[in-house]
Amino acid sequence: MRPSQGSPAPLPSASGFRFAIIVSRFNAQITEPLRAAARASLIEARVDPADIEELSVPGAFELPQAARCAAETGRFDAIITLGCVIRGETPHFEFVSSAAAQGIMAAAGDTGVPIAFGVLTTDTEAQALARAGNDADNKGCEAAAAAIEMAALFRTLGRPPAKAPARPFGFAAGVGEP
Ligand code: INI
Repeated sequence: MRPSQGSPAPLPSASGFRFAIIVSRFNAQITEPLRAAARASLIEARVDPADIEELSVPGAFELPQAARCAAETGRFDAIITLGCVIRGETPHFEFVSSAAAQGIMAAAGDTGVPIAFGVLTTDTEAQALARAGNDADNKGCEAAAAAIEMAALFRTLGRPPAKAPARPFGFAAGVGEP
């Protein structure tokens, strides 16, 4: 058993903040529970479900590109990236995992939008599953908590609120319009 990280601090209210959750489909048996936990943490922190946009990408390598694009829309106070890279499965573990970490950090620095790093990098699938379970050790909870804290911090420091999209997300623009 790995050491406990201690009791998680209660989540502050994040009502009024807008978040994107970007999830990699590679190792979906891990990333889907990460996504569900991140979403549940946001809702628990009183984020309106309408203020959460979920996006998916093929693999962890694509997370930085999508996060940068999402950040540049100005629609999000913070972004949560979720993925899973397992060493045993790929000889290019180092390339994928370091590209994800460095790319996400660069996207956050360049855009000024907080981007939480919820990418598991483990030796085995069992280690990944242990970090994607139905408890507070789920890395999706941790990433959501970091995103909330950073969004609140940036607001305190004067970052203006994210802009809501002109139309509800998912609206099929142009369909049925004159
Ligand atoms: N992507 C992952 O998210 N996790 C992995 O473990 C992984 N492995 O094993 O290769 C992985 N590869 C795909 C990569 O992220 C890109 O999607 C792909 O290279 C196309 O750009």
